[in-house]
Amino acid sequence: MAIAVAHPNVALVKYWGKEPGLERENVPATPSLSIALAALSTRTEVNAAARGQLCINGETVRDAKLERFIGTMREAWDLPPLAVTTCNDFPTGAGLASSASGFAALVTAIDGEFGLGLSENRRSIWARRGSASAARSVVGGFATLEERNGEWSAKTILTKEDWPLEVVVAVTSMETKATSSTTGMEWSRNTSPFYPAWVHSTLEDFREAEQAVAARDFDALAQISEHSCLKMHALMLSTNPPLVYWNEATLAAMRMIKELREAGTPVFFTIDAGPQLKAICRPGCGAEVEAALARSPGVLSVWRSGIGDGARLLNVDGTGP
Ligand code: 2P0
Repeated sequence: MAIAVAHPNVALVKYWGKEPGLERENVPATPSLSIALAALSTRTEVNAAARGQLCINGETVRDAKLERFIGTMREAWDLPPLAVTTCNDFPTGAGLASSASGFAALVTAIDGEFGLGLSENRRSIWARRGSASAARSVVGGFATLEERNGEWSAKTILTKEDWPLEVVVAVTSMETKATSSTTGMEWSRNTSPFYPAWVHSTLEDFREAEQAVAARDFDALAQISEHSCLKMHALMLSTNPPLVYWNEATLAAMRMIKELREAGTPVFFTIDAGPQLKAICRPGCGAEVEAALARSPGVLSVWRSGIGDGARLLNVDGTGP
C-alpha cells in the first residue's frame, strides 16, 4: 500500500476555461498561478485489489471522473484494479479545491504503489489530466501552470520559506456547489461574450503576477489577484445560464477585507467557484485578519494556513514529511 498527502491550492491568477477538442488531455486555455494551503489536506491510500473500489470520506462511491482517470493510468502502465481510499480534512466540492489535492495525492500514491518512478513534472502532467488545478498541487508553494516544451505542467517559483505569506479561509457555506467547475467553465466558453477578452487579458495578468511573486511585491500581487478574481466572477455572471457562486456572507467578507486594507493591514482576497473567501496577508497579520473575518456576518468558521508543500508519499504507518 502507498499513502500520499497533498494540499489544495488557491489560484491568484485564475484558470477558467479549456482548449476545445483536447478533452482527454484537459488543457487550460490560460496559464494560472497559485499558492498551496498547508493547513488543509487530502490523504489517499492506494493498493492493488482484486476488485477496484473507491472510498471517499468514509463512503464507498461511484465517481465517473475519477474512475475514468484511474482507468487511463491503469491502461498506460498495465496496472491491476485499484482500491483507493481518500479523505479530506475540509469540505469536499465547496470551492476549496478538493479535486486539486485529490488528483495530486492520487497520482502520487499510484506512482508510489507501483514504483512508476515518475518525475514531479510527469506527476504534474498526469494530475492535470484529472483536474487542471491538480497540476499545481503536485508541486506546491507558489506554483505556475503553463505550457512548457509543448506540455502543460506546473512548477514551483517560490517556496513557503522564500515568502511565508499567511492565508485565512472564511467558510460561508458547507453545501456542495450546484454547478461543477468543469461544467461551468464549458458554459462560459460557449456562451459568455466576454470569454475571448478573459483569455487574452489573463495572459498579461499571469506575466505581471509572476514578476510580482519573483520580486515579493505584495501590493502588486494584491492588485493583480483581486482583479483576476473579480474578472473571473464577471465572466461567470455573464455566462448563460449565469454562474453565481457568492452569497451575502461572501460579499460582507469582501467588504471587511477592503476596510482592513484601507486601515493599513496588508491583505487581499480571492474567491473561487464557491462562496468561501480566502484572504492572503503578509506574515504576522494572520491573527488580525482571522479575528476580523470571524466577526464578519454569516461567516461559519475561519481557518488559518501557511503556504504548503507539494504532494508527497508518507510512510505506511502514516508518518512522514
Ligand atoms: C483555479 N478553479 O484556477 C480555478 C478558479 C476554480 C476557480 O481550477 O475541469 O477543478 O477538473 O480541470 O481544476 C477549478 O477547476 O477543473 C479551478 P477541471 P478544476 O483554481
